[in-house]
Amino acid sequence: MTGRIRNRDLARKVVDAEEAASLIRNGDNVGMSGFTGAGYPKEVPGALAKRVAKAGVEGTPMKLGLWTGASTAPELDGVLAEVDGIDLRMPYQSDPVTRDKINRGSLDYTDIHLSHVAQRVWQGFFGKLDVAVVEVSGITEEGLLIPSTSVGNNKTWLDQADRVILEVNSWQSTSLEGMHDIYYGTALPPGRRPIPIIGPGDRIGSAYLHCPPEKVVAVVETDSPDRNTHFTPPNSDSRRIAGHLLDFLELEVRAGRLPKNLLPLQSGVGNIANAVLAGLQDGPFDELTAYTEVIQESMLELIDSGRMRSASATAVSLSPAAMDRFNARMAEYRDRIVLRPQEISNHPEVIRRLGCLAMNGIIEADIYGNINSTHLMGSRIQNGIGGSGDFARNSYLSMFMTPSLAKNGAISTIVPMVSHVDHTEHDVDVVVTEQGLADLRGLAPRRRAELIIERCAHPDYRPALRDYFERAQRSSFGAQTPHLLSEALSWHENYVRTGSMRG
Ligand code: 0RQ
Repeated sequence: MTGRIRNRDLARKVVDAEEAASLIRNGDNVGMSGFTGAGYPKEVPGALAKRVAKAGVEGTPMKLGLWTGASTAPELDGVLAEVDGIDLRMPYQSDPVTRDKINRGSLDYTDIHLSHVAQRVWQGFFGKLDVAVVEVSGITEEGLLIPSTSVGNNKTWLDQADRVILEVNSWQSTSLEGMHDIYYGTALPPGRRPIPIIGPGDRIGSAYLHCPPEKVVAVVETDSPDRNTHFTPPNSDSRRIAGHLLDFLELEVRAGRLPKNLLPLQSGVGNIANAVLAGLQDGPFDELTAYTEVIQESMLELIDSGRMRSASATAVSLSPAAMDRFNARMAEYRDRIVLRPQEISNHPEVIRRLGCLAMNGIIEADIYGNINSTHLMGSRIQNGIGGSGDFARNSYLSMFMTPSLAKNGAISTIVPMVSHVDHTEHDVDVVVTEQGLADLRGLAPRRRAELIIERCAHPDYRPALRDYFERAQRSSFGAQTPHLLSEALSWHENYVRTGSMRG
C-alpha cells in the first residue's frame, strides 16, 4: 500500500491486475483513460491482453470495444491489438500495431472529433459502456478521485460505465491534486447552458473526478511511469516552418489583427509544433497563453521562462527529463496549468470565444486549401483527426503546417486534389511549408491555388502543379474551382503504382 488510497472502502477493493482483468467479459465495451501517452492504465491492459490470448488458444476468442481519450501507448493499444482483442477502436490512435490491423481490415476504427466523444457515448451510438479502467493519482478520504496526467474522457467513462476499475499510480506526483478542473455542467440539448470560460486559466468545476464507490469493482496499484517520449530537437524544415509562422504572427500584430501577447495558442504535437513553440521563446511575444490539448516540452519551457502566463489542456505529455522537472516544481505549475476533460479543452464554444490560434500538422494540402490530416493515398489511416477539426473549424486563425515533401521527395504534400478531406477550404486560413506561407483569407479559389503553388510547393513539384492548374483553367467543367477530373488524383495513383508521385 502506498498511502495513495485514503478512502477505507476503496482500499478494501485492492486486487492484482489479473483479478481486475478477469472482471472484463467478452463483448464488453471498455472506456480506458489515456491521452497522448499520459495517464493511461499501466497494469490492467497487459493482464487483459494475456487473458484474450489465452481465450484465443482455448478456442473462445474474446473481443472488446476499446474507447480512450486519444492515443495511449504500446502497453495499452499495442498489446490488445497484438492479440486481436479489439473489435472497435475510437476515437484517436497512433500505435503502429493498431494502425496495421486497421489498415488490414481486421479492426474497426471510428475516427471522430475529440469534442464529440462524450455526447456520442451519452447518446449510445457505440452501445453501452460496460467497464471503465481509469488511472488516478490518488483517492481522498471521501472517495474523490485525484486525476493523473491526463483527463481525456474519464469523467464520461466514470459516469457511463456499469463497472469501474481504478488504477492508482504512485509514480504520478501527489502535487497533481488541485491542478484539474472537472466541469460537471455539460448536457445534451435542449438542456445546454453556456460554458463559463472566458480566459484559458479559468476554473469552473471540481478538482476531482466523482464516482459512486459502489460502482468500483476493483482497485489496482501501480508505480509505472507514463510513456514519456524523448524530445527530438527541431530539424531544419521544422525551424523554417516555425520561422514563417512567427513572422506571420508578428505581421498580424503590426496590422492590429492580433494583440501583442497573441491569442490562446493551440498546438498539435510533434517536431514542427515543438519548433514553433521553441521559436516563441526567442520571439517578441510575452504574456502568452495556451488553450490546447496537450502541454508538451516546449510549452513547459515557455512557462518556465515566464513567456507563457497560463495554459489549459487535457494532458501533459513530456520527455522523461521534463517530466522530472514538472514533478519537482508541480506546486508552481499548478497555478499556471489547468487540465480539463477533452469535451471542454476542445469545446467549439470556448475555442470560438477565446479566439484560438490553431496550428496543426497535416498529411497533405491541395492547391485550393483542402486538408487531409489522416489518410495516406486516400485509404490508409495514419493516426486520426484528433482535435484538429475542433480547432480548425472554430479558431480565430486556422493554420496547417507540413514539410513540402515526404518520403525523401517521392511525395509532394501539395497536390492537385487531396486524396481524403478532413478540413475543407472553408476552414483553412493559412498553409505553411518550409518553402513559405500562404495566407488564404479573403481569396477566391483560383487566387488561393496560385498562392499555395508559388509559396508552399517544393520547387521539384512546382512546375507540374502550375501545368496542372493552367490546363485545368482551360478545360475544366467550371471556372470556380478548376480541376481535370481524370487527372486530379493521378499523382497518388502514380505513387501507389511506382513508389513516386513523379510518375
Ligand atoms: O511516415 O512514419 O513511415 O516515416 O506520415 O509524418 O512527417 O513524421 O509528421 O509526426 O508531424 O505527423 C498529420 C500524421 C503528421 C499528425 C500527422 C508520412 C511520413 C511519416 C508521419 P513514417 P511526419 P508528424 C493535436 C492535433 C492529425 C491529428 C491532429 C496527425 C508519417 O500531425 O496525426 O492534428 N495529425 N491533432 O513520411 C504519405 C503524405 C505524407 C506521408 C507524411 N503526404 N503522403 N505519407 N507522411 N506526409 C493532437 C491530438 O489530437 C491528440
